[in-house]
Amino acid sequence: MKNYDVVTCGEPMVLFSPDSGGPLRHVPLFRKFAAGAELNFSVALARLGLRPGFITKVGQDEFGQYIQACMQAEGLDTSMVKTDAAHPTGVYFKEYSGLADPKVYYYRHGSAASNLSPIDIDPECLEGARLLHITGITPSLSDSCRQTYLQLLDMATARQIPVCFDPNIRLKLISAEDVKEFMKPFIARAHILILNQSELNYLFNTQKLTEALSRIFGFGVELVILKQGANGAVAMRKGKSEAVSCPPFRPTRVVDQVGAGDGFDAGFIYGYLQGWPLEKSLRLANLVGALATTVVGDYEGYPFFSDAMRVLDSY
Ligand code: KDG
Repeated sequence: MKNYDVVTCGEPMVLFSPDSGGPLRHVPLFRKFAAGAELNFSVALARLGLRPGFITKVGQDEFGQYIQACMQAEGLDTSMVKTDAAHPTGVYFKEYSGLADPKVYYYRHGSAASNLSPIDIDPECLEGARLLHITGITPSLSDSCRQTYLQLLDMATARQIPVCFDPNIRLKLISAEDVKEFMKPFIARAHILILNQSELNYLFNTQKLTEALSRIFGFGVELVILKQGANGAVAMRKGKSEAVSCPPFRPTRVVDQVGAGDGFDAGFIYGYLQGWPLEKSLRLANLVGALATTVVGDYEGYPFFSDAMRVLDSY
């Protein structure tokens, strides 16, 4: 039995972050990191002390080796990482211009992970699991990735394992016109929906969570969390009229936001699985997400459990 606390599935990528700002054509030096939304999420969860299971595929190449070494360095289990000799590991670049930073450039089309298919799922992967965490990025990569997710959802339903869904809308992967319909089957299978302000707008045509609640709960969602970045976060439970909100954690330095949302999800899920009150789970979510913004890589800033606990109640 695998006995993961949480199972997730997605594409890990090598991230190249420029050492200087401006258009990438002028950048001579890059630093290399591992990244990818579901990998970031897994790292954050592992640092808090849970055991995530990460289903993925990397190329049979140097970058695939690198991703696996990074996973091992973070204490992640790599037994569900498949290698693919025919397709490469995906890569992405950040670019800092001083405007809406950073811009991202993907080199992931036809990557090993975008060729994930239902046969890549270990049939045992959900045995003993307490939650399945999925994001809208993976099904947007290819039809076989979408089928992989649908299969995982069927497996979770059969085992009565709750599902957390973060739409993680990436307009470089899916058009604004298609996104609403595309995400519906995943929202409809989720117990927990975690989304940000712009996703609320794309999916429910409103800036206000209260105006979307009846539609969200109508899908069968039981708990919805709105990430509000510098304004903190709000949670609403089906059947309760009061929202629970939590102020943001303000780190002493901010480099970029990428990775914050994945850390938030992990912090919230940690508290949720511990049975914490919503406000405390949101506090941890805000803290983990905020600390991601203090570093250049996506996940290096996530706190370890003892550091998180030291500041959790005092911010
Ligand atoms: O949430 C962080 C991700 O956006 C980043 O790691 C790259 O996975 C990525 C994506 O698809 O944007």
